[in-house]
Amino acid sequence: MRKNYSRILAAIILAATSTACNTQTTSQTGSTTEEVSQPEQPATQNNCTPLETRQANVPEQEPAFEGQTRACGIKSDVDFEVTVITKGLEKPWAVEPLPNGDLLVTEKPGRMRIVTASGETGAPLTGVPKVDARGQGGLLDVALSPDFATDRTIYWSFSEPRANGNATSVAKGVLSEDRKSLSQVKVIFQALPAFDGTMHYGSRLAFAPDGTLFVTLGERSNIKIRPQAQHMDSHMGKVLRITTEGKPAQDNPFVNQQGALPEIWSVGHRNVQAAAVDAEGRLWIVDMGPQGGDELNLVEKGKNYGWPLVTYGEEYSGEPIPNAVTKKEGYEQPVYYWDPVIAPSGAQFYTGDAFPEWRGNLFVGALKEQRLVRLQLENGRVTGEEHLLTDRGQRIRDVRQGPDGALYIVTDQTNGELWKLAPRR
Ligand SMILES: [Ca+2]
Repeated sequence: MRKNYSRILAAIILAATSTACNTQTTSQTGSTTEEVSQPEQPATQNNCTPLETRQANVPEQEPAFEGQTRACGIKSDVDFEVTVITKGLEKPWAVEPLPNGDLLVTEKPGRMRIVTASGETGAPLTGVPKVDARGQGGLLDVALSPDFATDRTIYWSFSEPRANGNATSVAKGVLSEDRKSLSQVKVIFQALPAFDGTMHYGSRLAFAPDGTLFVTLGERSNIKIRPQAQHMDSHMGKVLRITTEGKPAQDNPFVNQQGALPEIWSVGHRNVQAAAVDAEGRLWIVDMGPQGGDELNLVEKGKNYGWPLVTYGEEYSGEPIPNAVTKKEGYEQPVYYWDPVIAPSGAQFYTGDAFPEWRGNLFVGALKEQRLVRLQLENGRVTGEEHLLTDRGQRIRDVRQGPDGALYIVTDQTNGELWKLAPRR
């Protein structure tokens, strides 16, 4: 009864707002201020139009609480423009703004470059170890040392060729004064076990306020290794927390547990390619889920996020995930999930001055859906969702905030682009 009522109401609201929605799609890169702005909707499912109106992949799965999926569609009242800083990057995977406004970019085949704020693309930095760039592998995320201004140290993750396959590793090095090379390069952490595959490496790097480094991983996808996302003697399908020397952080949750790897911070992830620390210092991740099961999680120490035992969605073949349920005691529910999926990669909590209206919002890149997702969060729940840059038709791989408060974005294309999203001049 309530469901039918809300569906009818949603249809009425959808009809009433469809003109404004169409206008938005054609003016993503232009001013949105001349449009009649829609007031942001309150935080319930029953009195708003969800942004997502397509058929769910698994419609019989019910969310655990109201607002866990299909949040209210919201619309920014900000005047922004997108500048293409450079093109011709090969499958860029990460963008990291430098303190002076230039951008450090990784390219999946194994290159790291600096692109100046004005769009001059530097030669690849020397000193980057070999990567296994087959499939989803390659040079992945990059993060600046919290003390970069003084130590010029850079951390990065990559799929490392190993004796029996490959696995995600983390390295660090010091950027030379002339910005042409990395020195003192050292692989500080090697995830185990190696696996002979080309999928689900994760990975994002995010520094916690205490200076420890979160490393998000995947479970390598293959059904043979996938169960290791729940095994404590494997790094696969985990979020890790390590020191800048690659050692387990001393107060990690499982350091005293027999048989558990001491780097583990949280358990039960599928392929985490989006991670961001919020203003309170908490880690959030967006996990690339199965079909109908991309999920946003607030990651807490020692908790189990379910994969592949407790999850929304289904296999990409359309088959059910073997023996999986959507809810179970002892396993964390996602804060939010997408069905159909967006294929999330890259995340940033917005804290800048350029767009005061967006402060506290979480931006997420979407590969499959080729857009930038904006989530409005209140009290740990998603209360609104907007999709930006939908007209550009490019897979968004990473989004980061620069020191100027602009958002910097790289696109996962063979001829990949670096964009700056800033207030209209
Ligand atoms: Ca989960």
